[in-house]
Amino acid sequence: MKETEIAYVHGRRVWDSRGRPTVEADVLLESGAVGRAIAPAGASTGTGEALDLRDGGTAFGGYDVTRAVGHVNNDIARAVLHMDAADQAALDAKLIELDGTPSKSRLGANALIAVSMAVAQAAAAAAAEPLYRYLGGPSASTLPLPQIQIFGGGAHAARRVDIQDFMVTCPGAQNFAQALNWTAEVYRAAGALMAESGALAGVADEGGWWPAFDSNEQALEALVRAIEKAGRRPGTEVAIALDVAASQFGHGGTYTLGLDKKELDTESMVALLAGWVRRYPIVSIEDPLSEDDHAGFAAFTAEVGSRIQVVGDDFLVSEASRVREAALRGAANCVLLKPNQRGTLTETLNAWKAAQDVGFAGIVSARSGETEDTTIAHLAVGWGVGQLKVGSFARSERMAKWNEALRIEEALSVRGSFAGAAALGRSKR
Ligand code: 2PG
Ligand code: MG
Repeated sequence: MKETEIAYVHGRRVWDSRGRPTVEADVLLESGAVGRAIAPAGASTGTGEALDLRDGGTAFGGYDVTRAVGHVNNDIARAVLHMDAADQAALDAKLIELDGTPSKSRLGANALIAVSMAVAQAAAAAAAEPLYRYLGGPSASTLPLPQIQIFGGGAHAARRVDIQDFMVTCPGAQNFAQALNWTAEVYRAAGALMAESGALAGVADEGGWWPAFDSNEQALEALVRAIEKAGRRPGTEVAIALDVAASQFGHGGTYTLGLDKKELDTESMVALLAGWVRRYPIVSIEDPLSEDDHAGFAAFTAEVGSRIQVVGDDFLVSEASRVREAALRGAANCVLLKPNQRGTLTETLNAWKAAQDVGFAGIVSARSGETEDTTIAHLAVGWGVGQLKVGSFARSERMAKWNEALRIEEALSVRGSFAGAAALGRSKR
């Protein structure tokens, strides 16, 4: 019997940061090592994402996961029993085969990703290594450049503003800890500025300040002021990253900006965002166009992609084939990596490998519905992705990940390095 053989798998229902049910998996190995992981959940999901299986009905708004948990405890537990946790690729292939659907709709991507991640955690525990080192070996030593939300909007703030995430990133920081120091001051300054102007109205889904602004652009102005108030130079030290999440308000080449009372076609949407890029210290824009607007993505990337990072989230849904296709079209230059968009770690890693092949950058990302699970901080370092997006600088489901990356930086000590500005994607001309 092998030490890393799976002896027992157990699924249970736990609760996420929105107070919704989610799937947790425990994996016990013959050696006695245990791994645990919890599935996150999105609110602004891409149509190409693997299915987050919910019970429907009236309980908990239809969000219950008794079926997905049942799949972990029955079909999945039986199928992976005695498999080798150290062979993640074989394990994930088994999960994919067992589900048997392209969208993971039979067993649920929430059931699958909880097990896939828990198996990796168990294998790392059996090797007596932290997950990042188990995944990446001794060369896993790069701390990610963080993208941290200051204002939350879109689907995470009842569409109070159209743009979903107003974030900062710290290209001028010397290390990960300093990037967090700077962000903490910007977050505090932004809150104080909003309180002064009477615009402080609580926090959005991911802990960013609730955006009580009159226009989308006002949020950009407020963000620049907050960076300055925190004593940092906008652009060089602390820069802006946006997640437009345009699939939420754009379809078929028409974009409806509710707050700005504007209806834009693709060309004017590209022009609007390119104007912001000229006037504000923006270094990264995610989902600038909707997931179905491939031509728009290509046009936007042609216009600004040599200067800023253009990230595909709903557009690429962590899928290797979509990354390759986007690269052929010159659409985007960075892929957002969300393990639950695919349902297995291996497929998510394949998207990152495809990105590296085609010269795209990558960002490991949390979801708006999160928990204390810190697996993604380890993925960012272990896979050497170079960027990490977790939400804001408040609320423990977010801070758990930032704090875990801090511990990793401390453990790596002088062997570690900070990805910094070099991690940002840029298209080659
Ligand atoms: C996104 C994420 C995180 P959600 O769009 O990038 O901000 O949101 O998890 O709701 O898809
Ligand atoms: Mg997004």
